[in-house]
Amino acid sequence: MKMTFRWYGDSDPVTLDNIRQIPNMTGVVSAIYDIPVGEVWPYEKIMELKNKINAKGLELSVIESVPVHEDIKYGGGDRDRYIANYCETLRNLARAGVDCVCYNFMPVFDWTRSELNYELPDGSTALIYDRETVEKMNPLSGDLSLPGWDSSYTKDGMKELLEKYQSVTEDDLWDNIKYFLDRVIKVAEEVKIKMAIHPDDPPWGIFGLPRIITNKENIEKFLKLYDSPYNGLTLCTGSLGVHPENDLVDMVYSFCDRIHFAHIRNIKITGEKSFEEAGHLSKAGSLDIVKILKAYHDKGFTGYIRPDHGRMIWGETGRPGYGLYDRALGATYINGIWETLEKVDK
Ligand code: DNO
Repeated sequence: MKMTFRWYGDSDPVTLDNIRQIPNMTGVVSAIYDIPVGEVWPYEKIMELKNKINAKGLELSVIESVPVHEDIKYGGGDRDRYIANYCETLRNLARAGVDCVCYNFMPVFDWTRSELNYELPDGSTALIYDRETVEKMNPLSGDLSLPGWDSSYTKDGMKELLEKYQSVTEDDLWDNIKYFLDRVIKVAEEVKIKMAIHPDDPPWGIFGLPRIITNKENIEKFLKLYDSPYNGLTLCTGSLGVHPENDLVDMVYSFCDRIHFAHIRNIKITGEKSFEEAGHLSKAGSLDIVKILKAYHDKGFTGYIRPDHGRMIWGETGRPGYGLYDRALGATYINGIWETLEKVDK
């Protein structure tokens, strides 16, 4: 496995100098954040990002994410133009040496939580998801700001977008994702970029919008829609793991050949469709991180891996889920388990 860490670019309070000092850190996961969703990423801008990272002795390992325009997801009239742009971005990324791209296919909202600074008994804070609170939230109220939401939408823009999804069913979403894969994976194969879809977080529909990358059966269906090693997965333990029926160990054994990017984090299920984000340690949450990593090790996983969200600890403030300290502890924990597996579990 190749250990990486997510970096949000120059505006991130966590610096590349911080990241390079984390033991065993070889790569950075990043993106270009100032290009509107759907437009082509110019080669020069990608190279600028890459050079900045290389100058600190790190690799630009994975792009997380090249976002998919909503027109593609709901099947709007402009989707062919946005798909062509997406392919052009992939070509530019490949020319810059990038070989793995993460993306998602969640309508309108990316990851969603009910609270960003929930205080845990030890005084640290974490992101949580409480079903009742989310069910009462109104995405049109205009005063919500959650980490995964594209804040560039005005209230009216959001209303218009949600209206476009009114009649979009799960089946439509399957058709639209197939339409996307049929055109994009062909190019990914040609330029040798491994595409890695991120599962839906949480893995159930929210605000009446369908979600499909939610469980083993659907992931199997997804992989068969375009059966190519370039049509792969970002297996995110924290996203899928909040549903008690999702068995992450089994998924790693079943899908490892198609997992290009592993997100490792723990969550604690606190009720039906409710959870808290936890420290990475197995004992801190509901997932057995050792068993999950053992499955990757047994399968000879050589892809990219990163610690995922952390709590805010030691008084740190910053981007929810993406502070330095708890994620660095997560990386160290993963490194420790992996070294043990390498040396003892032969
Ligand atoms: C949240 C992230 C997601 C992820 C996208 C991938 O912390 O895991 O926002 O980057 O869903 O496209």
